[in-house]
Amino acid sequence: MQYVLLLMMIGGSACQPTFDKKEVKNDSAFPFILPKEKPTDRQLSRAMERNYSYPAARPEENELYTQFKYTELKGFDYNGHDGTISRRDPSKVIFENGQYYVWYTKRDTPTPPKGPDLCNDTIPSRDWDLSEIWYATSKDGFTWEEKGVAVPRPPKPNVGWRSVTTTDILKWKGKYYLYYQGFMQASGKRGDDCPVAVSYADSPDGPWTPANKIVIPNGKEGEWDQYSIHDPYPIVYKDKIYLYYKSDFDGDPNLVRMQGLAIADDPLGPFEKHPLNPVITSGHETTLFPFKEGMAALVIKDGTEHFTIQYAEDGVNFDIASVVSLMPTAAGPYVPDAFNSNGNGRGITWGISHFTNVTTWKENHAIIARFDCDLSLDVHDPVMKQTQV
Ligand code: AAL
Repeated sequence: MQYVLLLMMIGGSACQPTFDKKEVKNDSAFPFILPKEKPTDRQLSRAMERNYSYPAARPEENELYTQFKYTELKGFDYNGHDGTISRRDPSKVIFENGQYYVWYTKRDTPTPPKGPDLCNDTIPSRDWDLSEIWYATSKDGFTWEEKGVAVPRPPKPNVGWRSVTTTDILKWKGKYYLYYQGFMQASGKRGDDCPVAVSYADSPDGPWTPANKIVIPNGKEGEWDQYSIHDPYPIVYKDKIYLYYKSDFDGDPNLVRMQGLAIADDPLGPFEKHPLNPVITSGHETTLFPFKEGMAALVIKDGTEHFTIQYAEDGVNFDIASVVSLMPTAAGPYVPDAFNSNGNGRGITWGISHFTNVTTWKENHAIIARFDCDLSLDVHDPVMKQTQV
């Protein structure tokens, strides 16, 4: 119920945001219109200097500024929200065979999470413990049909035997690849120090074959990503696989989360970590999309630059493009050109994100919901038009 209220409060209806990005009009009667070019005839304050590094003087004119709206999805049962069923960390959405596909972490356990001290083989420690990767399809992005498990937990001692979570999808040369976190211990008992595994299939409906190996290993001792490789997020960029991920400096007691990049020519690796890692110093779950010749990132939740949208012309060197609010948590956008943008990224208009319910043991369970936004260069593009429901 609290989810329904929250969704209603923050925008509820299934329509697109209504604001327009307008041209600046210099017809004001006031003399203090911001000069278009940075003044060179006088000293500027630090704030004014910085102001000229943003793409536009007003958010409404900034192609990478948006507001977000949220809509409850139809088609998912949560057992009365008693905490025994959870769906979270959706992948990006793709459109194949005339329908949308999304993959996500699903937990269906006899009890809600009880924390690392009370968990066992059937009682989860945290919301993403003892989970599998499931998938659902939809014709309109609002009503979904849950199709079943895509990647189950493999038998011990294979990577992910304790939990497989937080997946994302790649299409490469006609085949499909799901990357995910493979837990070898319960979350909370340092199980979160997990690496990334991969399964592949000829169709988005599976069957999925686990490669049964670690495809993105943790960094060496002392490296920034030694403790975990989380939230793998692959995009095809410059004819290579760019896989962004989150890791953290293991600060005591709090983690400092950042995002890195690993690049490969083959989906099964080897992936080479970028020498400039971390490439984004904030955020939590990874959410990126090709934009013009570069890459845009929703930087959500954690860090000094949280709640910003950032842009890197080369996919590596990110700058803040806009400051936004009410961002979708763990957003998996519908990225029509995730695998074929060729330097002409068009942006996004919607996707799936999650809302968590915090009760007795931290996050007790989560639901997935739809978000809508206006980060598209061309909503009239025929591919984008599929999203205008
Ligand atoms: C998330 C993600 C990863 C973390 C945990 C489950 O939202 O960042 O997946 O491991 O929380």
